[in-house]
Amino acid sequence: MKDNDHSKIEKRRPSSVPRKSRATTGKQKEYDHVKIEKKWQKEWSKKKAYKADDTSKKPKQYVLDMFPYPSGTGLHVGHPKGYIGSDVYARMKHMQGFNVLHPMGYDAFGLPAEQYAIQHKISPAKAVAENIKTFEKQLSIIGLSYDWERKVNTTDPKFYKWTQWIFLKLYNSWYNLETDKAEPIETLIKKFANEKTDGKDKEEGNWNSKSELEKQSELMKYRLAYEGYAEVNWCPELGTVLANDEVVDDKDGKPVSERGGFPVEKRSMRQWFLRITVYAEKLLLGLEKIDWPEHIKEIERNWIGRSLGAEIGFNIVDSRKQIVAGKEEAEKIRVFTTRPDTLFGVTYLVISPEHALLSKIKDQKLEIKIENWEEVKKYIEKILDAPGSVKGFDDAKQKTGVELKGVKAVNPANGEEVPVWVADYVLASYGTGAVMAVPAHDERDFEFAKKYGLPVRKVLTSEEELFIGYSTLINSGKFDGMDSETAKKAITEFVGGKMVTKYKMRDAIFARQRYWGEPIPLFRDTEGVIHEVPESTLPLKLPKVISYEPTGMGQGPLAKVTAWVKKGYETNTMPGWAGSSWYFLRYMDPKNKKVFADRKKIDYWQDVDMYVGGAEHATGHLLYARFWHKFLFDLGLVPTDEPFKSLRNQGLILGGDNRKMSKRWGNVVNPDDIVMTYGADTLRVYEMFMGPFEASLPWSTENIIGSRRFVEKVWRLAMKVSKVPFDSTFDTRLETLIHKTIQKVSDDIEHFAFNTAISAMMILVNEMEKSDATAQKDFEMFLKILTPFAPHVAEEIWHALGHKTLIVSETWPKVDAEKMKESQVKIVVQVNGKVRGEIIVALDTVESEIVTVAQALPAVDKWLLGNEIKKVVYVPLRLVNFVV
Ligand code: ANZ
Repeated sequence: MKDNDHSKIEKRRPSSVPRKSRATTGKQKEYDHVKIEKKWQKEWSKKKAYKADDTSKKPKQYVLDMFPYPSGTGLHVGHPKGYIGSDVYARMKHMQGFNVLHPMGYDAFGLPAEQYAIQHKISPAKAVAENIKTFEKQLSIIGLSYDWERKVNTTDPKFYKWTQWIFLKLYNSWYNLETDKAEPIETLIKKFANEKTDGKDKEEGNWNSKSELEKQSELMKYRLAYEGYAEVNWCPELGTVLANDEVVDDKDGKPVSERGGFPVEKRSMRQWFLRITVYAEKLLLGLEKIDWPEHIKEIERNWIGRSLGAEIGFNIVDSRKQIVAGKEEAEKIRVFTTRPDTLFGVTYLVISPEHALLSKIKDQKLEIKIENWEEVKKYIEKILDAPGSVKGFDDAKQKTGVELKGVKAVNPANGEEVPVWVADYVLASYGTGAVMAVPAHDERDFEFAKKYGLPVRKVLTSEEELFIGYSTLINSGKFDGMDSETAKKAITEFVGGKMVTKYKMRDAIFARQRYWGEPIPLFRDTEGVIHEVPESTLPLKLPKVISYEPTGMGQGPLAKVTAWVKKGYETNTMPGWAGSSWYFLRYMDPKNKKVFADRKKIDYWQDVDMYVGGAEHATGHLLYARFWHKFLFDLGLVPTDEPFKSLRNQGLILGGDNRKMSKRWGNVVNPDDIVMTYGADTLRVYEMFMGPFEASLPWSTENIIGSRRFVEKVWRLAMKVSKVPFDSTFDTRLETLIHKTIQKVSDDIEHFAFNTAISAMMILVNEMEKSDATAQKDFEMFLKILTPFAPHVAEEIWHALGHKTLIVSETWPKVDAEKMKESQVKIVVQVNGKVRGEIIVALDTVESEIVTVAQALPAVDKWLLGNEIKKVVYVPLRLVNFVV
């Protein structure tokens, strides 16, 4: 299709869009959305209708959107979907009497702004400022109820001062396993300093006699922000490090950069890390008490990857060289297994290519001889040099390995000697980096054993050759007949192993070799000792540079700034997720110069009640923000240990062609055009009416007309209603429907079921349209529940009906349970089975009276006249049939 939706909008005007001549009959006022929307946006802003109050006596409600990255291309119609959803929710809460905090801001550090700046040869700061302007203009015309005075921008030094401050807190903290929380590093230093008094640490020398550098490297093992080395994907051509998902395989299976297709290699690089792993258990447990979509929780659980298993030691034959407690002991290979019940089925061991045993052998620290050392060495080198090779558990990959000839390990369960292999399917960084292979009951071991002709021994009852489930033990000595679950513990105890918990999650790299990020507030003196930038001098501002490109040497542009390097400042900057890990706290007190947020204000706002954003942030932002929050909680700086009580994810709005909306596909629809042609209220109603909030659905400019018609119908109805005396009595059936609709809309908004709330209102509007007696006071109740969705038109009508206050701050209508009960019913009247009319009667009307009234209907009477009624069939509260 040549013509995309975008061009359609510009060329066409929907039939239901009013022109000057349309939609006005007689004295009826025209629905001019442009004028109305501008007028009320201005008025709300002037009256500070959405200002949140930090000292209110009302209950608080903090409704937050994941703040956007202000890219150069601006918003498309998909972006506001989440914002509109949270806005509807926030507006209802506001009308229900809550003191609502509903802020907006910008997450603006990171690669896109940097790329944009490089391309357009302007500073990222300038690019960001321009982009923010565009965004703000686009957001403002949608009529979102933000308290704009609380705006934050992560790249503003006044903001990142506090990001740096929190970083220093992390740097200056350690995780005390005894108290099970983070504590200032001083408590650890004190501990170390005291240890010398009881002489424990004699061999290593006491703490106080250590040099600054020695102390530094010791403390670095505990700090929650620490310096270390990590294998990274290095792309020489781009001069930069790439994330795993930025690396793809070329046609020969060689790793290349996704952008440009340049070769990628592995390189060990100095990095800063955050020790998120110490919070693994708390991050898991916390999920149990928050109201988040189950699938997001599950993604986090899998990412954390908790695994309960056993650590079991296998002695290496003829390897006595270790002295433990004065006795010579064999070198051990410790394995981590989740299935100690299969220990009798081990036919070989596997260690990872990076396993410490290999370097010990290489450095001749052990008496072990490997007969084929050259072959092994070559294999290890090949594996370790292959970039992206050990990315993770990649079960689909061909497994390779080499036997360490001459090396045997002893199975502690039965004394059997088994061969030891080094293979690429065992990860160095998980468990102990060594595996006991049980090919009969593990898929990977099975595949490997088949490939290299290793024995397979069954130890669990089953028909299959490969059985990975649980069952009864066989070939397991005295444990035969025991069930797997019991055997796990029994066998672990029998061989002196210990039950342990492992996590797949790794510490988070907290550094980029790029320019556009928060400077890390540390510097190194000429001796190599790291110092903090004093708190009182924060923020440490990003220096000006001439070019924003990386150096090409694996260092960021800051490494080229002589004055910066001279002062010993860190040349890495923080990653894109630093500011977003705590920004929600800053909204509570965005202008504070003394603290990241005043404690009294934090105590009032507590945490985010409702957080709305994309599901793609499950393992990134959401996990990091929870981690920082738990850390701040440990330090006593925030009152809650979870930042986001409830979370809702909006689905995407796809292009009309069912593809992701993107410039690349030419299917982008700009919200500005939609607002101009149809109005913000129509856009809001349409996006909420499209389907379930969390579903991804295609945009349709055809369908938006339906939403526009609904808004117009309300407009016309208002004109009609205003002619009915304010307190007139009317159709009680309609009254019942109004109360039922209020109930439904309230419940639906509460549960983010916006589409069904709108259809309920559509039904009500149709009924009101049919009736000639909708009283103004009842219509106004409807108008109030429409307000969260279509605030501008509601406000205009509200004022046209004579009100002086703002409807957006009116009280949410209360449902009258009595009125919700049906008090009248409609009864169909038939003659000989043919419908001839209907009557409406009170619920408690007796049968004889109903028959009398039915019979008297002129349309019925006509058919009865001159005939003898043979029978009257009455179906209670539904039907009367006269048989003649
Ligand atoms: C023997 C065994 C027998 C295993 C059996 C499984 C089934 P999860 O559940 O993901 O934690 N393993 C341990 N460390 C490994 C490493 N560094 N690289 C690759 N694989 C590793 O997986 C734990 C299981 O994965 C462990 O239990 C071990 O294989 C393997 F019938 O031990 B098992």
